[in-house]
Amino acid sequence: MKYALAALLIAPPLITPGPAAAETFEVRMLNRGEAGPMVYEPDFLRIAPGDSVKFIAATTGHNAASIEGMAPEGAEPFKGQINQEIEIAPAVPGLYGVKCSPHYAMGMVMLIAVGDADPAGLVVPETVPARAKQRFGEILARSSK
Ligand SMILES: [Cu+2]
Repeated sequence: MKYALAALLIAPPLITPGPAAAETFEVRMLNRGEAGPMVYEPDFLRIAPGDSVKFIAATTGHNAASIEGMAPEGAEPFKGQINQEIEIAPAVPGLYGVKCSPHYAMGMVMLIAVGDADPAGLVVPETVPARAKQRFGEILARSSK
């Protein structure tokens, strides 16, 4: 429901030609959130190509980094410093896994779907820690329509 509304908000007005203005989505890096300890909030985002995601250091000790094997072909890897606020603009449509480097094994991950990418098509590589795999499973269960 929430994502359908977001899609409406970012759709270009029918009377105005040209591309929609790019949106910036904020993700908070937290020691504890609704889903438990060491989380991104939200842990799932659907964005349009050209939109940005800004990771906010709401509590200390976290970062945001791309996960090897969990990004579309041609996507640029990224890695923020601990406690650093970083902004990414994933341009290639597809699914992007994001991890907190120090809390990866504790399952601090999130998923970004760019464009029409279907979360159900997510491939979680073998190298992803068990707790992180479990979190991706929880994210998929919530994000499926
Ligand atoms: Cu963390």
